[in-house]
Amino acid sequence: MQFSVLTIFPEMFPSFWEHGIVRRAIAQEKIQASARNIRDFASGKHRVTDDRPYGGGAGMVMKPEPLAGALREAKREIPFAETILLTPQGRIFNQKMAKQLASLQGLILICGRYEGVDERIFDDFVDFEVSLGDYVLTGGELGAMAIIEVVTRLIPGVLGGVDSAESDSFSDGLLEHAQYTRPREFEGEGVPEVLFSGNHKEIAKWRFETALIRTFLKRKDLLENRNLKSRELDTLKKWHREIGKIISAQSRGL
Ligand code: 4GX
Repeated sequence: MQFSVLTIFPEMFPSFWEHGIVRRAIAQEKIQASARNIRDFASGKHRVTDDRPYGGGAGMVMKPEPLAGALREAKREIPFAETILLTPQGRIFNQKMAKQLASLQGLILICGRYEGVDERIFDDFVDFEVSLGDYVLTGGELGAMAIIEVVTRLIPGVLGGVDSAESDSFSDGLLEHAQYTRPREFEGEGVPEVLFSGNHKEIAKWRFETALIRTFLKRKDLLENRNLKSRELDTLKKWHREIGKIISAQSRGL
């Protein structure tokens, strides 16, 4: 996968390329990544990339010509790439989108700044608009980094065996199970006994149940929007019955 970022702040990217999963993926030649300066395609002595909005009003708008120049160059480099514009108006990025993007051969990420980009860029140059979330960033750069990182870790062979993308939160739509490491006692709190049992079947069952209950407690929306697996449904029904028993025992007492 080839990533090309178009930004007026390319200096934000080298340390991103040089750490963690992204660095490893580049070293393994699973991805190629670069940040191109939109300003290099601006004309005039001052290489201006923004201008005042027609019709007046506050703020500045990214001029179309430098962006178009940068985009043409990026597309020449990666002809098969899809182009994403980072904007609060886009579809909100999630793991499912990341999976779809991971199957592409190339991705050009346009980082807008100021109040936005000239509307005439959209039709010919942008395949889709993506938002990192419902809040206002100063520019699309953090969004581009998030997309690159999330997509990169889904590329086969980038993550090693045990920390495979398949066992992650969201890979199957539930949150991760609870995790513990040494010491065995921390500030008076122990670790669930089952984890010392050596019984891998019991441990897997406990992990599944903690993942499910955490998802219920912290992110009910993930369960509501999910086609529950029969095992998940069974476990929820079991809890439902148990909670029902507790409640009816209480009402009998009243
Ligand atoms: N997820 N911003 C982009 C300028 C802009 C506006 C419209 C293109 C079109 C954001 C987000 C985000 C602020 C980055 C506005 N560029 N980007 N910028 N949320 O808030 O991605």
